[in-house]
Amino acid sequence: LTSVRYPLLKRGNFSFLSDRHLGFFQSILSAHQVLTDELNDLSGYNVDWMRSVRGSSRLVLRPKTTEEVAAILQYCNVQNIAICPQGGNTGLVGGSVPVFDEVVLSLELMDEVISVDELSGVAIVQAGCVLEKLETVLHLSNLALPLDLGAKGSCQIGGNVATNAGGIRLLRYGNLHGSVLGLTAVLANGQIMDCLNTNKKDNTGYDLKQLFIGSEGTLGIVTQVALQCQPKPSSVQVGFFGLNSFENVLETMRLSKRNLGEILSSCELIDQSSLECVTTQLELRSPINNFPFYMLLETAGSNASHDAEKLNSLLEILVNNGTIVDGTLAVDSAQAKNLWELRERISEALACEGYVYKYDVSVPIRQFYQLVEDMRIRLGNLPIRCCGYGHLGDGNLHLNITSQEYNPILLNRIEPFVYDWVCQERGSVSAEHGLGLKKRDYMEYSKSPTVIHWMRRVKKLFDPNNILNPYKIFPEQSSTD
Ligand code: FAD
Ligand code: 2HG
Ligand code: ZN
Repeated sequence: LTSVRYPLLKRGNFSFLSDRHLGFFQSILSAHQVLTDELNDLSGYNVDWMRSVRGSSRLVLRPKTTEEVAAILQYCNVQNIAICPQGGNTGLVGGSVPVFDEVVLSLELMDEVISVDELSGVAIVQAGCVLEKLETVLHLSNLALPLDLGAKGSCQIGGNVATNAGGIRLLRYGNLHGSVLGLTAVLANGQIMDCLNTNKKDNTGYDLKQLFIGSEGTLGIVTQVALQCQPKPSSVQVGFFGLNSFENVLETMRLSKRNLGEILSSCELIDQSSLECVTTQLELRSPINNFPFYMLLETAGSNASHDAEKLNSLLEILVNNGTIVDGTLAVDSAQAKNLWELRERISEALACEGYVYKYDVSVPIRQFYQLVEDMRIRLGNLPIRCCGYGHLGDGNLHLNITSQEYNPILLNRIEPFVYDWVCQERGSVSAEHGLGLKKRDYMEYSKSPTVIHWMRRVKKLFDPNNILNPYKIFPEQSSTD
């Protein structure tokens, strides 16, 4: 068997699902936890958010407890059944859907918030809890999440941990390697790895939980997470600004970091083409128009007048010296939400144009926009658009190129040029979305052969039969590897 979409990929030597296997799963789970109706139940689990990767799984298992996950994995390991772990299925690299007939293990029924401690700020959550639900619960205790992203209405905390999701607040709170204090993971052989630490500090040997953060379902199934949350800010300001050059963008970022200091919570870039796409495709209104660059700045603090004073004095400098030409400050949370939509809904808007060639790269900040410009020159009028936006404050560019439909000529103009470009700058070919299936062949552009060798050894150690998310992350191994 080969995959229809990926003709060069060969199905691994895994067992085909039999009635005996199904009988086992039905004996340990209730009826609504075992989905087999291909037409009515399975299609959503087999296709990714971008609708660019499609698997043909015949079975979705929906455990409710860590012990159920353990029983499933133990059986699959012995029976040599491949598994595709799935959270909210919002991943952008094809990691969350099966490639062939892997059994989908969905965490969606494990959605409980187990405890929230307002004093320490630690929340313990089942992995399948949707991020937005967790946010709502945290707000009741005056706490806030250390991460936020456009997919929060669907993505799950376990999926966020498995991808080490970044998002729009990483600048302020860092990534999940810092915010996840502990987790429980079920290993491929069914063993339960209890690393559910809730202490801020714990240097008792190797910090094994870190391996699961960003492992994209290849080392274990994350079932519970202990998350360090933050005090909910009582004062939030959102500003949206137009700028005439990328030099001015960099100067605005530099001074924002310096002058806003600890209250700066987001520093995002949107270029003209991205804004045009989101406003036309989704009929959103931008308060300012016709600038080559836009920046969205957010502050979050605990003292409204202090925060306003800081932002106003920054803006006075930037406007007086001509760095910022025009802009607006949200007067209430509804306006702030509208401004955020102009940034957070760009992916959705791009998808409306047809086929999207998506690149998520880390590059040195001075070169941040150069890749978009070089790519535009290279592609001429082949694509509908070539745009750049993203987490400027973290040096993470989202380069997106669209065409009406998949065009191999266009793809060959983009790749491997884009990866060579990033590699030359010693950037990362996947800053926050991971490698999954779609980016797995480009790992070597950001990691040395020695590093890849040791990653493979870690994978082999944790999952010797390769049942957990096979075909993902690692490039196909050649006989000389
Ligand atoms: P899925 O998509 O279901 O899975 C992602 C990967 O994790 C897969 O490899 C899967 O096998 C594995 N996995 C899922 N759950 C588990 C588990 N419990 N245990 C082990 N493995 C598991 N990403 C960012 O980093 N920053 C952003 O700002 C951002 N914005 C986005 C905006 C939109 C509109 C969309 C659609 C996506 C965005 N993403 C972003 C990508 C995506 O949302 C994140 O990667 C998210 O963290 C995935 O969570 P999920 O629950 O949907 O996981
Ligand atoms: C974002 O920051 C997401 O909006 C998605 O990471 C980026 O679709 C993209 O390119
Ligand atoms: Zn992003």
